[in-house]
Amino acid sequence: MADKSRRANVGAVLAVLAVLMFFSDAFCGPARAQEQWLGYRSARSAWEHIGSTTGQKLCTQDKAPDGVAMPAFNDKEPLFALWKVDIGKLTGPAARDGGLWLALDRSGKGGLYDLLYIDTNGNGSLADEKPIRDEHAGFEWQEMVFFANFDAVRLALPGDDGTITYHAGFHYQREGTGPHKIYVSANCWYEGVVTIAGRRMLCSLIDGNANWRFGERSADSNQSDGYILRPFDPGRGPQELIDVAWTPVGQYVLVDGKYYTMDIAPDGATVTFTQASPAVGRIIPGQGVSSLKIAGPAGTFELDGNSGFVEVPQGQYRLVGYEVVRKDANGVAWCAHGAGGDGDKAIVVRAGSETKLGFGEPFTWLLEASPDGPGQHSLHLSLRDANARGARMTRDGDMPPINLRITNADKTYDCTFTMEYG
Ligand SMILES: [Ca+2]
Ligand SMILES: [Ca+2]
Repeated sequence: MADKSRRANVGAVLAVLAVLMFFSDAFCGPARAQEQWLGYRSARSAWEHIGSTTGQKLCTQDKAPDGVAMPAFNDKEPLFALWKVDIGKLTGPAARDGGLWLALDRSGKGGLYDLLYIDTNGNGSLADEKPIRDEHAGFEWQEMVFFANFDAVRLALPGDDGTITYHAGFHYQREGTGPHKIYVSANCWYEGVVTIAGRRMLCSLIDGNANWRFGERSADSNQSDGYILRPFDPGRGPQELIDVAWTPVGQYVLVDGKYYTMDIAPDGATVTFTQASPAVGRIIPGQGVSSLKIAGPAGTFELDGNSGFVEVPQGQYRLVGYEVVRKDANGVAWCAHGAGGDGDKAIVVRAGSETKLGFGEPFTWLLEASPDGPGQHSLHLSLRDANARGARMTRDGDMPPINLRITNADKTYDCTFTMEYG
């Protein structure tokens, strides 16, 4: 009897829960966007996983900073630098200066900087730190540049919700007797499988400017943080990726034709995607344009141009690139690629308006000849799109050979040349 009544109670509870869930669904509408957790990752060659980052260039000084306790250096001329960090709790002189002090020392007399002290715990002291030996050092550019690399140094600072771990790589460099340069970049990132509108994606967050804070947007792409969002393929590990490149964080991301805001926790541990309805304008890319990639404060978007137009959030953009793809009679794909350049005018998109760009077809080859010594001419062949913007063409993924036939009216001269690239 006892068992039966317990079962009945469980049944009643389940029924109540079901009713509550029904009501909560009915009142709340579609599922709300939720924080999704990512895992911390680090690697000595992080660039193989996330692409290269600018990081921070540190200012060096030969005077020890006030109040920072120092170890006993081998060398009489240690170097000092401050690495500005933006999250994590700092104490002592580290809190005063808003970052972690580091020092470079030499293990041998008159030798080269090969030892690094870094305030790994943010207490404003280097006296409690062990020296880190360089992993790779040497000369490059005809012995003119000396460099030393200190890779994947582990640091930990107290944060609001526990310890924040960070791996960083340090690069020291000096050209001849020029200034000492120290660069620091993130050897860590956050990564995980997220679900956006039912679709599983692999999401990586990158601290581009190496200040410990993730998700920062900046008009200066060197100061921007980044992300990589790609379809999740369980059979393919992140290590098998090639040509990895991250995208600067913008206001929106585009997934399956829909715009989402991407809210990144400052420590990089969580991300929230929320479907958004930004005010959009229409871009008419140009004749035959099958894909268009543009970037701006609103985000970086790769758009399918096959319908002749694309719709993007209002704002200013720059062209990253576009493609026109066609197949010949044998089914071989020919592709014309156009790319953006520094001198480009901004693409301005206004809500509810159309912006015509005039990229794409028709493509024309322009042949330019210039005298190149007695009886000689130098020939230059280039491809132009409808806007007279430079483009390049591939056939089945490779640059096709280009032949040039030059003949005169009576055919006493008739020669075919093979043009070379480069
Ligand atoms: Ca310390
Ligand atoms: Ca950052």
